[in-house]
Amino acid sequence: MGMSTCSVGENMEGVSLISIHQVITEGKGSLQFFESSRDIPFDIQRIYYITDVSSGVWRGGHAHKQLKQLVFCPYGRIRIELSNTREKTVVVLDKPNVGILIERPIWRDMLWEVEDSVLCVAASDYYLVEDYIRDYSEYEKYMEERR
Ligand code: T46
Repeated sequence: MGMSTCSVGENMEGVSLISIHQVITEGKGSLQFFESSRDIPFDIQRIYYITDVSSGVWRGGHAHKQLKQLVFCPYGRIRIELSNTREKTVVVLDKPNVGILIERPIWRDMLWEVEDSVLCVAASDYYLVEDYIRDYSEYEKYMEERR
């Protein structure tokens, strides 16, 4: 992989922070980029982004069974709470060149700390309803069976 990673939360396997390539042009702002398979360990099949959210709003409340994602916030500040039922970790995304790589079925809740923050996701697959677990006790059971 071309970008540096560091783990978040000592035992949270499958969650890492990624530093996204950034090109700063004096007086003209900055440009960030990452490339499918080269900078993140999967082919990107889908990109989605969440906009127009007021501060104090929570989204998420689910886990994915198979989907891998790079989650990043190019504008604003969003708090991401991650859990694998045994450990919990919190990452505050507030820089355009930092992302969270999620490669396991991790439960996530996201809090918009600043109005109109934008949450972007590069995902390894198309939208599949059946890949979601939206019930926490079902998620606990799913994780027990995986262990
Ligand atoms: C995730 C977090 C970070 C679609 O029709 N197509 C899509 O590609 C997506 C992602 C969603 N949807 C529909 C499904 C729901 O009816 O859009 C609606 C809102 O989705 P949801 O309530 O799942 O949104 P969040 O913000 O809770 O979660 C989203 C992603 O769904 C999820 O994959 O990891 O962002």
